[in-house]
Amino acid sequence: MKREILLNLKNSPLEYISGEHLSTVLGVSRTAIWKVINELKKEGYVIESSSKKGYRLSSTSDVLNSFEISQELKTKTLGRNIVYLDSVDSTNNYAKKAALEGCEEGTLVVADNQTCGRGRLGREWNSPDKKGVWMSLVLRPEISFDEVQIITLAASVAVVQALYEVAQIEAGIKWPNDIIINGKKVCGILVEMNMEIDRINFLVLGIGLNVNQEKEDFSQELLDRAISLKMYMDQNANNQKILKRNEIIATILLKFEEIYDKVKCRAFEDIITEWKRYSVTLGKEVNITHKSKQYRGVAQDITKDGKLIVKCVNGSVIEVFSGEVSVRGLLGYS
Ligand code: BTX
Repeated sequence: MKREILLNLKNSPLEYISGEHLSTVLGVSRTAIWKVINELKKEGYVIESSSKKGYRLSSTSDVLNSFEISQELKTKTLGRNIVYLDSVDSTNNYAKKAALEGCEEGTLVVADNQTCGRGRLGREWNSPDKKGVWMSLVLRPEISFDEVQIITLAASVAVVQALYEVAQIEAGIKWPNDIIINGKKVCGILVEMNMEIDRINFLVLGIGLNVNQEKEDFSQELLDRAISLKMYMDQNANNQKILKRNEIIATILLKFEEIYDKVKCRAFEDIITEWKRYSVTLGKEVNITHKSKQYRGVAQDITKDGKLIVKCVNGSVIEVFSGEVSVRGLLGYS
């Protein structure tokens, strides 16, 4: 009954619906309706109640759950199996376990809160409750170990395109896995894999996107380098769209599905071309830290499997598979 009431309220976003009408349509008492409305409120739905007019769902509700995501979803396969969790150590950890137990490709694990969100190289990913999109997708692509980087690049492109579609925000990509707005990190991508000697069993694509944080939600250290969509939009008074994590997730999945189809048919060049359109790294002076070595030079290009090509100050040209990159003028490298 909860879903039916919710659908009725959603179908009438501007008008109040009376308790009497709901009780007639659903064949239950008005007290039963009132109880469910209270449950929905506890789940986080903002419902305006008026003793005379009835109930109206506020457009500011940003409730995350499988039902809400599937209402928005337009994909063929990705996200058709959704695991929603209030809180989890890391959605990547959960997705890995699900993958080991044989879950289907495209299974989405999403949480309101992560207690041990992870970045690359064992770093922490700050994932406060209800403030962001903390999600992981299980993928089983037929690619080799050397080609895994293409998934990170494809996901970066999908996130950038989704942010534009959902909120007309023009984000950039810092190689290999940071999505940047106004020079600050709004999203990070973590791809982890499980493999046998000669093939990949599965990948877990983790995406962490800051959505609703205010300045106070970040530590002083992070504030210098991190931003949320809300913080950005508050600075740009002309962009006042209400952000809904469900809609953002569904749009990322749709954009990623389009580009993942290109991975499947090995159209890597197309993905690279898209990636280059959004890159804030290419053509810039970069500092690379890789396996405790430091390189300085200009990022010239990326290879078709996603390695960064850097012309170093000593004239040599290197290809970097992964590592820490700082780009002059971005995130504190000057
Ligand atoms: P990364 O190693 O590139 O970035 C981690 C670094 O980013 C941290 O050391 C810190 O400086 C900074 N940082 C931490 N939290 C945030 C934040 N919320 N916003 C901006 N900067 C931050 C990036 O790793 C990959 C992150 C993937 C996160 C997703 S969330 C869903 C999935 N589950 C999980 O445990 N990880 C992934």
